[in-house]
Amino acid sequence: MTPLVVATQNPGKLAEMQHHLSEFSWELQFMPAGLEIEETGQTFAENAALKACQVAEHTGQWAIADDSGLEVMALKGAPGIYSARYGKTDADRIQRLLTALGDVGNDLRSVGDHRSAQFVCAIALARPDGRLACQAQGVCLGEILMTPQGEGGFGYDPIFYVPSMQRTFAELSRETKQRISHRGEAFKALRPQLLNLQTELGF
Ligand code: ITT
Repeated sequence: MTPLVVATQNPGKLAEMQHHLSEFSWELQFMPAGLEIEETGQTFAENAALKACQVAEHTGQWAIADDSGLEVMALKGAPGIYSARYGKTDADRIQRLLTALGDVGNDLRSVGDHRSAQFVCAIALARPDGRLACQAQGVCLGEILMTPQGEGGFGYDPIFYVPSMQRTFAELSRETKQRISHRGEAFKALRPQLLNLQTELGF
């Protein structure tokens, strides 16, 4: 089996990526401890590629990375690519976002478009020499609640409400979130390229 280093320090993300990669014959490996990659890109796709390529170059193995975040329309797309740097802990980040939004949409029975948001996820896979092999992106549309709801998931999940499910990401089962999320959509888009790579590598 060909080793594949999963280039993330975020345990919530790591668990979801492991699930999405479970059908493939890669031998998943964790990223070396202490390896810090500066996210200097201007887009999710640039940052995902940067993380995958640098980890591949550093380890000499295939590497896969995810760059993701939450874009809130009333905040002109913030926190966006800065979602992880928006606060020190998940609770801090959620509180800062709720404070920034204030009572936008509070005067309406349904929060509707005023608090509309989308999660975005870019995935990139790099070859052992550090060259980008393939990439894909996925989005999931939702709304930001006034207060957190639900215990599951990670990050901004308790305030991200999906109207079609009538639940927040934190209230969905793990399987459902994985199916409909931005990360699920990105892996769906990447799947044909991963299958081609398996053929190229002969497994
Ligand atoms: P790595 O760079 O090590 O992968 P990170 O947490 O720093 O981990 P990002 O730079 O991609 O990752 O930042 C993603 C941010 O968006 C982070 O604050 C996450 O909690 C949040 N996020 C991403 N996907 C999410 C999801 O499915 N549910 C909730 N929050 C999510």
